[in-house]
Amino acid sequence: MATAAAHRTAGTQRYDGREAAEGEQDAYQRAFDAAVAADERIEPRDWMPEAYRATLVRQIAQHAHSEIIGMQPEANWITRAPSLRRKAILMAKVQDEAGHGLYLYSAAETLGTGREELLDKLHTGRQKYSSIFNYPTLTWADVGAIGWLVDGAAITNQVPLCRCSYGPYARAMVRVCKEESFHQRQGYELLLALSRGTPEQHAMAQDAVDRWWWPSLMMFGPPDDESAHSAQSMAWKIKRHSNDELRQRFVDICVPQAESLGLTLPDPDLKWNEDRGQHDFGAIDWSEFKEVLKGNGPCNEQRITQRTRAHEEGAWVREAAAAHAAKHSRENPESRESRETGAQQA
Ligand code: BYC
Repeated sequence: MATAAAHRTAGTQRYDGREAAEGEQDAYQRAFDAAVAADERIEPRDWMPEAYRATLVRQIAQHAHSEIIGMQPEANWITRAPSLRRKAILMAKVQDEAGHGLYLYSAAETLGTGREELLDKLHTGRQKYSSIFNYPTLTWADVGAIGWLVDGAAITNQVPLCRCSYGPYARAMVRVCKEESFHQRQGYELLLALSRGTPEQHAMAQDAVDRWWWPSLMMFGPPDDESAHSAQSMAWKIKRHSNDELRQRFVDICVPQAESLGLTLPDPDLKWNEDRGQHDFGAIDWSEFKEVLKGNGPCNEQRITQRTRAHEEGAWVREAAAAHAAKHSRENPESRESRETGAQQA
């Protein structure tokens, strides 16, 4: 039986600079398959098929980009939060999203792809970010709807990713999910306050839920029969459930929560199906999803323009950090920073 140790040895040999000789490749592949089948984690120095690596870079990069682009719609309301308490909570949440982006870019770096390259692909439209962040935040209630629905959908999608076969991604997800739970609760609590407030506040909460419901369902990706990557990603245990399975789980979670909030979900076809033990729900407008992915959503252009500008305006911070690390490395040749700078220069 190919054990994790054998698998790791195979990986170490490869990364010691020796490409797999003919014949060895099969042994590496068998050891990798056995490790995945045994629910063992694949670690950065392990041998892995190039397609597995590319799929992880694609998904993790898209996920990281979503976290940092996702800061924009909510940051739009920081200066207009209705109280100091709400402002402090929202600032903490937006900072958490930046932190999630950092863990995820670091996870992608363990696969040999640098952050600069990934950001360049985001800025030039060669990598995606979640469709959900191309919608505008029109009122304060949108902050609540994002927390309840968008972070709720994210948790439903990401809890199974804590068991992803790739170690660094799975471990990053554990902390991300804990923070997302807090985000979801704050959104729910914000909407509850509005729902129980004046008639105008209640109407504002309902309007936000009406606008965010369908885009939240689209976050889970295309239907299973149109999902290009699901079958392979599930075989590799990167994804543990299909897009439709997770979407259904999310709908079933939201229905009773909407009732407790005193709000309705904007779907006349939504009803409990006794036979399936799940809710039936109406058809999703996939043409809207495709348009948003093509760059034609209400805010696509604004999001990328703002992100690119923030990146350019932050150039001096990156230069200052590099200069500081270089100076440190000259002064303390044995320090950790020095070793890292040396490694980067090598
Ligand atoms: N939006 O074969 P499929 C957050 C693309 S942020 C855009 O099913 P896969 C938060 C897909 O990439 C949470 N594109 O793909 C932050 C593929 O195109 P490419 C973000 C989408 O990868 C701040 C094509 O469609 N979460 O929580 O098997 C504030 C075919 O799809 C979308 C993650 O990123 C979409 N919605 O499954 C608040 C989770 N859906 O790449 C909250 C990690 C699909 O071939 N990602 N596409 O050009 C995943 O779990 C999976 O990548 C997906 C898609 C389920 C999203």
